[in-house]
Amino acid sequence: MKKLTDNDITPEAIFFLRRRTLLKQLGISAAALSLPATGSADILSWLSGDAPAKPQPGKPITLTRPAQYQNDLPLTPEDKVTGYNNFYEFGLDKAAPARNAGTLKTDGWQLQIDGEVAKPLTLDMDAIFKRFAMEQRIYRLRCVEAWSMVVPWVGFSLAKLLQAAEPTSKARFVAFQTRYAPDEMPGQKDSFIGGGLSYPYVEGLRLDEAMHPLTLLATGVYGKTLPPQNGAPIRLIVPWKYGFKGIKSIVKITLTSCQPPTTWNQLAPEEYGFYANVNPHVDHPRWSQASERVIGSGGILDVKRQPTLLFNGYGDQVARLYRGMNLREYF
Ligand SMILES: Nc1nc2c(c(=O)[nH]1)N[C@H]1C(S)=C(S)[C@@H](COP(=O)(O)O)O[C@H]1N2
Ligand SMILES: [Mo]
Repeated sequence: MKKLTDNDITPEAIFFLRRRTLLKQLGISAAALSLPATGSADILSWLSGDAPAKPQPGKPITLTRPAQYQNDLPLTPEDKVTGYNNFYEFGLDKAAPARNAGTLKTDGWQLQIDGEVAKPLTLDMDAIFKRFAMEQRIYRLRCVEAWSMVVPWVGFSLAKLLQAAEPTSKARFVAFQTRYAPDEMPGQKDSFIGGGLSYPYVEGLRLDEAMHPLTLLATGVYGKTLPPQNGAPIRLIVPWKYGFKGIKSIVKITLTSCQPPTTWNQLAPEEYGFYANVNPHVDHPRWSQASERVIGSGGILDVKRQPTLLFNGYGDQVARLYRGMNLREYF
């Protein structure tokens, strides 16, 4: 029998695609799958038998500012941050992105900022590194699948980029789009690989959330440029929201007057809201969000759990954005 490793945990979307077949193969009832994310998903992934990842490293980044938002949280080991990923364009298992994302072409990358702005911009990565001071930010990352990490990102506040484009008075939301290149991203071509999501992956924030100083455009991790599996060359990080809001490999940012569609919400609106604020009191319909599995250095038996914090522990900084809102309704 194959030994279980940490990389064997399967993602969420496997339920939507493989549920029926695997249930048959397993000869078990649907009720048996109504376990927290790490029980059932582990078993399914184990059956799928994927090889462990070979993480692809980045290049060193010079920090042009002193480190900010540092804290004393123990960092998740680098090989886990770059080897245990969700990037469905490259497959569903946690090791697939590190193994497969090398086909993503990041040379000559252009990031476009358009929509409700006075000054639309198109920037290449050189321009981004020249224009914006890079700083390290150590943030908690809480995936909606109930696992978590602590990651030292490198990047800059999204607010600085948006200010440069000068949002008009009509701008109320910000829409983000991942690169669409089916020849580089097999999951965009084949819905079995891509988890049945519609591509390109899109995400969105309210303008005030996007302008919040904690909201980061990350260009690096662990002091180096982002490896492809982490969303090279530039991706979003919103530390008080579930990880799926942190859209990877962004090519376009559009300011809009209406709330934009978002990928996971389109797949299952009753399970993944637009806001997706980390909230231990609002469970996912199929599992509890009260606690989370901490990704550590060990394998599957390294099962430290900890309570999940409201707004992932950033409530003192972000709760004001949601004053007067019913967080069960706007989940
Ligand atoms: N384009 C794209 N962005 C994505 C995803 C994805 O599948 N495609 N997965 C999301 C999810 S569910 C999580 S938890 C984080 C994981 O980021 P990491 O692999 O760098 O830890 O990326 C998010 N961004
Ligand atoms: Mo996630």
